[in-house]
Amino acid sequence: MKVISPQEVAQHNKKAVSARHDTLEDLWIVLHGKVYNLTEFLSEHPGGQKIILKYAGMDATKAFDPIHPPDIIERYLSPEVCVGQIDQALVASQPKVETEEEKRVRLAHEAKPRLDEMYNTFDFETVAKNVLSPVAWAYYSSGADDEITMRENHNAFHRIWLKPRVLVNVKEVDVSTTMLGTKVDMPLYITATALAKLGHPDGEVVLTQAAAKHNIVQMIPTLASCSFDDIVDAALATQSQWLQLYVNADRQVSQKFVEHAEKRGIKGLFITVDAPQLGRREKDMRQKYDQEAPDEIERNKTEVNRNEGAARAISQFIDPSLCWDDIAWFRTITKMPILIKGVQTAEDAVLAAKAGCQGVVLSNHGGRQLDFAPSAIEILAEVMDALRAECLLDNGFEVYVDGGIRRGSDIFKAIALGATGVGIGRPALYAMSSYGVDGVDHLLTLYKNELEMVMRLMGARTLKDITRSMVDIRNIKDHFVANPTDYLAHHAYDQMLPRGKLSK
Ligand code: PPY
Repeated sequence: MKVISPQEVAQHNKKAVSARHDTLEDLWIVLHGKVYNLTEFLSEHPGGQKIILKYAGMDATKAFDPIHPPDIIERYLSPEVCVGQIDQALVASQPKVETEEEKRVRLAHEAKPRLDEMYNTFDFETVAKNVLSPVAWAYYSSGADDEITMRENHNAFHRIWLKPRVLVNVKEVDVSTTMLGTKVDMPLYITATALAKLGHPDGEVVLTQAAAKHNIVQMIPTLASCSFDDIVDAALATQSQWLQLYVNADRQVSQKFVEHAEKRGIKGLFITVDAPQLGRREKDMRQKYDQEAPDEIERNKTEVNRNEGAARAISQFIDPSLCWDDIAWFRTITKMPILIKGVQTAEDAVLAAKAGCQGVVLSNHGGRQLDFAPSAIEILAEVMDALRAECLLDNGFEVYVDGGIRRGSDIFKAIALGATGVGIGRPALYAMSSYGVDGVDHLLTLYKNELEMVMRLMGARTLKDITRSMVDIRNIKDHFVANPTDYLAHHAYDQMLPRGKLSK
């Protein structure tokens, strides 16, 4: 293979105007040591031209890796597009320049506490905020509108108080349970969140490996940074995974995905229904998303909108026509249990059960979709009552909750109110981004230890001993809204100042 110097690659970055049409005639980039002529491919790139143009004449490996599956080059490019390999000796001899941002991240990693000094799930959020890129932090942390629901998700747990029982022999406590037929070590699963490679170069596979260590389920997201097969391949043979599905406007794309997932042994299909339109996440919108798009977006061949944050860039294929008829259709194409993710009322939970689903996830999408949607924990009791009243729990219908679970006591409260288990999203992303597999492993240990402690102090030996009579939910409907700081409206009047001074 021809050896090419970085200087020569750098020359192939020009926008040449051909005689017949205005086009880019001369564009090379380097990926994993190989030099590619992407002049022709540019207009076909599913993720748009802008991102390739940004790396014209340069090494794009760092930007490419977080989002693309490793085999994508072979799948998309014909072999003659590779024009040679980069002269590694020359590259090595050039002094490495650390950008300001790289330096900031390096220092943030160096300043991290030791893992054994991380005492709770909030600690991971603090560290993640420092180590993540501004784009990643904005995407992961943002909620819809005024982020009232996002805060409410955890705050709602504060309105549930406990009624501890004493003098129960709690020498041994057992937090294991069964979810959709899978035996798991605790009633917690890692829920689906998009774009894990924004936070860690290995992406969702980090979460797979940590889930394996604790024998819990991982829900694989449609909008994963790693390819679906890479995530499934990373799992142990004994490990259970579920699939979260964003239904594509082109139902055949979804059908192929579902059939493939079933073949690969996925144990549950969770259809997300709380996103017929993308919520307004202004923190995220202020960022420009310059990474590649996940596989699902590539399959769609729509132009990626990069001017308004990560969520906008990856949500172009949302189908607002999704409705109950589609759920009936999904039941005809798969034998996997189907669960509806994003149910927010008792009425819809009842409809899901009547539609033949095996369960629901009460979820408001981490407070990222409809602001002022209720928290899952607030509606859990009424959902269970409604299902029980219509005898819809008798066939093993399972109810999960996600959103705001930050303490072992939160898990206890959800179990007491009837949940089979709880999903965690952001905490896993934050632990992954700051400490990789070991971080997520430690996070899961914290959840488990806290749950065991709460069970001992509550006089419950097993999850079956946790009953609704152990929680006081009289105040659950009191919505004390924890307002985030509002920089303008909190000041009603300008201060009166001595004559001649300007007000601040
Ligand atoms: C998220 O950012 O929360 C996502 O899951 C991505 C998304 C959001 C809304 C519609 C489609 C995808």
